[in-house]
Amino acid sequence: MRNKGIFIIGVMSAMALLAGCSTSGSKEDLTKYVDVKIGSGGHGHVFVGASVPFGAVQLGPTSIPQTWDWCSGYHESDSTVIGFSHTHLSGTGIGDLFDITLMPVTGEVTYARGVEADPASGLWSYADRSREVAKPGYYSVPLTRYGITAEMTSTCRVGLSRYTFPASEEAAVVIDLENGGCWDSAYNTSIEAVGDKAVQGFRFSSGWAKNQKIFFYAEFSEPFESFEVIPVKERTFAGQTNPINYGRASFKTADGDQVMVKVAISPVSVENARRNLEAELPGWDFEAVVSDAAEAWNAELSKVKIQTPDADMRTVFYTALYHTMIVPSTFCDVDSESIDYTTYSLWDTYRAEMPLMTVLHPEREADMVNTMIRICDDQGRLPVWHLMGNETDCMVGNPGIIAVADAVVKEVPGIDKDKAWEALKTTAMGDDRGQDLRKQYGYIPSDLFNQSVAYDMEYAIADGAMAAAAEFLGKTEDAAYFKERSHSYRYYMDKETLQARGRLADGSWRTPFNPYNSSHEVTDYCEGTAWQYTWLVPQDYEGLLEFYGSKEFFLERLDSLFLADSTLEGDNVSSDITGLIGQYVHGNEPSHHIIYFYTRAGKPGKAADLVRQVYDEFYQNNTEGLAGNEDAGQMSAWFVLSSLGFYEPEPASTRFWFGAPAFEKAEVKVPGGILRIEAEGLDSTNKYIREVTLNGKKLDRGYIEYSEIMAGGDLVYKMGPEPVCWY
Ligand SMILES: [Ca+2]
Ligand SMILES: [Ca+2]
Repeated sequence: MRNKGIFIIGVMSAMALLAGCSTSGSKEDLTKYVDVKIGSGGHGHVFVGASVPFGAVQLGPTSIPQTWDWCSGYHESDSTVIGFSHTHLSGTGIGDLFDITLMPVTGEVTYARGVEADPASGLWSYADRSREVAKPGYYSVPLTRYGITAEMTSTCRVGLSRYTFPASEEAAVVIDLENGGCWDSAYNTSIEAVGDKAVQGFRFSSGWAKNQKIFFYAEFSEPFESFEVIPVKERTFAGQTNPINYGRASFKTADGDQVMVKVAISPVSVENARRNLEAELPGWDFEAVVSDAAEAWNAELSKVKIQTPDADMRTVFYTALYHTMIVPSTFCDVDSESIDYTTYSLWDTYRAEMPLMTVLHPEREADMVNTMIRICDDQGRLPVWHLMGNETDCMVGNPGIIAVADAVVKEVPGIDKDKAWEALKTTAMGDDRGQDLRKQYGYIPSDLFNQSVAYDMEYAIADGAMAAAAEFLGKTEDAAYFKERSHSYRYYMDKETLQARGRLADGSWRTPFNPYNSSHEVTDYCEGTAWQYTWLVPQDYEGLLEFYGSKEFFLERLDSLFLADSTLEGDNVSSDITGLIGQYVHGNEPSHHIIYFYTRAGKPGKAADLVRQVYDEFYQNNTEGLAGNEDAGQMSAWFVLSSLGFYEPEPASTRFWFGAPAFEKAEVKVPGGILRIEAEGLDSTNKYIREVTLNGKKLDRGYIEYSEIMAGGDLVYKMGPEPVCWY
């Protein structure tokens, strides 16, 4: 457990370990502050293995159990390894991928995933976790069954592995094209040798991504003695029956002999995979690739340099920053016409991960948004949860709208505003996923549609984002139309229970009603209860004030959310509801903006207390340090932004509201230079902001503008012991 409190400034403070606050030219290794295993226990579901920022390859171990807590292929509690796969999800609540899985072995093996109770049932081995090394861009672990040490590193599109074998006449590298992630199954595979040092092929699978295609080209450092294709079964898909294969490249090894293999992947073709390999990794210098990967991480991590005496907090911060850069992942070849990304967990990431991109990676944000617009060209609407060329339609609402509109109002360079607006409007005017009912009734009737309140309220947030984008683009009529539509949530706001409550087509309320009830995927809500959904209105603060009748009563009810009993009732309570303070649920996304309502309502001290409570309880320096799924960067992005002292709670807004700066100093690299943040006097007593200055001038508001952040300069929080409102 992390020491309570971020302000324990003991004897260490004199020698306060600076993680930067750089002087020019300092080349500090920030990767040493990243513990990639934070969130690999509990329900964090983070990826553990080697990758580069936003890379196409996430190369790491995959275990036998592939139930919910193994969505990333890895769980702290389990050391079985079926092989090292070249793609993994990070932090998601559903599993897929684990494509192109390599396993170094000795002797004859059974070509199957196998079960832990019977080692002969598969080729899996235990990993010796006591000797595991896991850091940004590098992973290594000994496999106890074979006496082989597996090491791996990566470029963007090529995974490089190095296996150290014992003496064996029957050493081999098995390429497993059968096993994929969790509920995925391969429906067509191909593998063939090219000469005596290379193999190529593909793996097509159906799972969360209904039709996922991945091609590969692999080269070994040594010629293999023989190469064998092992068909294990056939699968029928779309009327065609195809083979499911393993490949085995065999070697004779003396003790300590090393075999390296590089595997390039492509979403397009074997030929493109080969070109990716030639372009990114022509040589065999393993150490150089490890050091390049670390350097790539350092380049991104050094965009934020913090100064804090709290070593745990520093590790939590840089690990969070690292976790915001696993996905969205690259989804194009080196010579592709456009830079495309995938793994868009947008219901999660529109809230903080995508806004963080607009601050730290505006150039990537443009490519990410342009990819989303291309997806809209392709499927007729912006992505909801896009995975490897497939729309999974996972989760509720139209979250792609919010991310695109956010980039529009912030004028992120490199985005065609007309094209963006066209995609936004087409998506917002769609009839799919309950939008037809919403048009007909003004809200989604709860007797006609599952998770009605959740769908509608998320659509209303997207409408708020539409109104903001329309207004920014001077489209007055559209702005008025979407603003009106963004009020649809008001149909659910029940004066009697003071909660967002399901409403039927005839206008009557959902009865019986229990705001503590959760039944996963079968109530009016999605992964939550009425308590959280009542506050899922980041787009209409004024409307909430109107509903409660006064700011005092609004605040009283907001307090009640954090004071309510944390009980959850129901037969099948959603496991996503974790990290509770009262009925505030930090472990899941619908709550993420709520604390910042206090700042909005002139109570920044309350926001500060709660934000600090969240830091202490739900971001800890241990494997179970995250409260719920990491969710493709969202949980981490909340921390990264909040710890700098501000957060963007409103959809498609340029306002970042103040909360609780976690560090004495921070420097953020922005296009305009450096934003130097100082929390003057911050300690365990002086934990409240009493005044904010920007470039020496007092700010008489509770937020900083996006343009002010991006211009760089000096942002000073003057801290004090009393909660006050300075605006
Ligand atoms: Ca798949
Ligand atoms: Ca979640």
